[in-house]
Amino acid sequence: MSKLQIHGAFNTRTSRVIWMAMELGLDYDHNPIHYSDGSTRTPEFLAINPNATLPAIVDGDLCLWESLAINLYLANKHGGDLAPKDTAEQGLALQWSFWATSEVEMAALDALKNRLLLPEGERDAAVVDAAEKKLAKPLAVLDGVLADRDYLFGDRFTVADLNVSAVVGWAKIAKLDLSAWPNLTAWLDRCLGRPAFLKARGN
Ligand SMILES: N[C@@H](CCC(=O)N[C@@H](CS)C(=O)NCC(=O)O)C(=O)O
Repeated sequence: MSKLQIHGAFNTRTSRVIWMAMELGLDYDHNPIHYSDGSTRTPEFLAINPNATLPAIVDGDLCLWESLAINLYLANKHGGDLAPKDTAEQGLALQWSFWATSEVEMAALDALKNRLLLPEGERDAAVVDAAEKKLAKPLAVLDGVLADRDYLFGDRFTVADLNVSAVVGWAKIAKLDLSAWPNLTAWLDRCLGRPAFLKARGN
């Protein structure tokens, strides 16, 4: 069987998938393309991901896109501590992953773009303020859940933590003030300090 292929440069949402592959100790081929130079609009790549977005994986006959879905698939396929261990945990892993994309990701991305990614002259502080206001509710929810546990399912790091911390981590990179949520910040440090993440990031 051919090796798992991961498409996408690390400085895209592909970082989440590479982090997962490192956690699982997978052997894979990395195609570090970026959307900014047209690489995602070639017929070859569109056959893998018709959305022309990164990341995407090819695993045998399966082409898969959507970063958090890819991570759920890889965790389920390869098992171990990161994978949901029963249907209740499956439900929770899906819940937290959908929650991260629907409640957190867009506001965190607005903050990230307007603090860091856009050229300085195009950044809008009002967008960052609005993003901060929008994030207050979901971040308080996450902080509350983490009040009595180290990880989302209790005492072990799982795909749910990986997926949610990869998204919430954008708020940290954007240097939003997270001090109102100490359980969340301690958990984020635990997740983003994992050897697999540091290895994926290259340090
Ligand atoms: N919801 C998708 C979003 C994928 C996405 O938008 N990726 C960005 C890179 S981080 C992209 O490829 N954008 C293409 C473009 O802007 O042309 C996922 O999580 O995989």
